[in-house]
Amino acid sequence: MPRLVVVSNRLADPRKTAAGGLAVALRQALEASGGLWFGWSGRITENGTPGEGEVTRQQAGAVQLVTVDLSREDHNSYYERYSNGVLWPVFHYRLDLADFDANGIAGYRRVNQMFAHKLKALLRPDDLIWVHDYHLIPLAAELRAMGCTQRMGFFLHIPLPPPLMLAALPEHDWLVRSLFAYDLVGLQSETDVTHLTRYAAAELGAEAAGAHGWRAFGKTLQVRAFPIGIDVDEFQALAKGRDAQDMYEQLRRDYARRRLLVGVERLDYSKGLPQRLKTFRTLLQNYPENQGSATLIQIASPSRESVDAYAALRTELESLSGAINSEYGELDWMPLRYIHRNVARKRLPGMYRAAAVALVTPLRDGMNLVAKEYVASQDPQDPGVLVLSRFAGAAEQMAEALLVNPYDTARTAEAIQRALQMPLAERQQRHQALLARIRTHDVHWWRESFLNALQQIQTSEDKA
Ligand code: ADQ
Repeated sequence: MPRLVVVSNRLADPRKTAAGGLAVALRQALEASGGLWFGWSGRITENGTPGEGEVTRQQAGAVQLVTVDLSREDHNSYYERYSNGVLWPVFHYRLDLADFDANGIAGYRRVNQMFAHKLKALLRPDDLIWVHDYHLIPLAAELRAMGCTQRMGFFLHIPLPPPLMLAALPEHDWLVRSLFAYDLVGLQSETDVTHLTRYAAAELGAEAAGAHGWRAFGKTLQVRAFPIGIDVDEFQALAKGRDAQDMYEQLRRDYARRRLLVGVERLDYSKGLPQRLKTFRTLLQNYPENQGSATLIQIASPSRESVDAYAALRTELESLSGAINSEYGELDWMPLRYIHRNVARKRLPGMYRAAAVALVTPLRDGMNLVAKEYVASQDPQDPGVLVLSRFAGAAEQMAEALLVNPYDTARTAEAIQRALQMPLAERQQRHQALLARIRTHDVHWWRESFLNALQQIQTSEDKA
């Protein structure tokens, strides 16, 4: 296998359990190939020059970690104003929240150029390069402009919006054109593939070229869905650990006479948190037998706190949760425990397992791994029920969950009531089907199918 070079905005030490997600996913392939992981160090230099940053090299076992610092100006424009202030909302269908006047595009381009420049110096001719996420869309185009001919793949972790919505981006043409510098673009769902290919056909005049292939301005690109999964075995092993067990036992003790519901995410407007709290209130209103019993633990970890939309969301959630608790709370029962903090990854499976119902109800989500983690943590003899938004990428694969429209609070409350009352045999059946699917399509399957597809592509002379 050629050496794997992974590029992502942030890195994690693949040897640490706390790293989770992408680090766990890529560990094996990086280690087996003596790979290189490249990205931002997380450090900001206050008086640094834009477009310049110090490089740090570190060895983590067989894997080389190479990071670059960002100047304050680059961090502000590349990361905050363009990636998080424009791309994130537009790709999550929130044109209303995108700040198109913030002028971050020059910094976005500059940092991608700098990354390409620093990375090029480290590359070998037969490296396999795998770039991740919306911060780095034009990276391959910058590398190609510098003469790099290696195979390059890109995976987008967030959704890709319908063509007209994508076209609201002032730079849409340049941005999507730059995707054609990759050999393979992987997306989370078939819906996303349809959106990108319809855009490419309508706006760039791209034509279909064989299975998954699209050709425009002399370049061929493969576009395919690779729904990301979790490491089911690793997560189940975590569930057997002391921390998860303690968490489970404590919650079972504390809520012995109640029904526990759980929600876990970063505090983000894409996750549908206000709608979820309102739905929970509707559940208590419309199905009063849940009063004094149903308790929602909602974990929302701090995220991007400097952005206005996030601060407003935080205030809204605090006020909603206060209102629900004061309206329905009793001396010995509070319906809602809203916690604005992180939970240690080691304890999460215990919390999932103690919950009769998980509420995973984003307004839009690339995939949503919490849905899969919840299923992996359940006791197959007495599993809980997953209530899942049809707008999460995961819904394409998880039809046995109770699929809901999170904007429709009354019907979602009805689905939660159904989940709370679901007979054991039905819960077992649904769980078994879901578990089988997330096991087959786990994170190793995801990584291998993406890398195999990338390796099988004929290196295209037309890229450089
Ligand atoms: P995220 O938007 O971060 O990821 P998600 O897929 O749910 O969303 O992954 C979050 C991970 O962080 C999960 O492993 C979860 O357990 C953990 N996590 C979240 N909140 C936590 C909390 N409060 N405390 C502790 N752990 C927490 C992006 C896209 C998703 C896509 C992933 C992977 O937005 O749609 O599924 O990348 O591609």
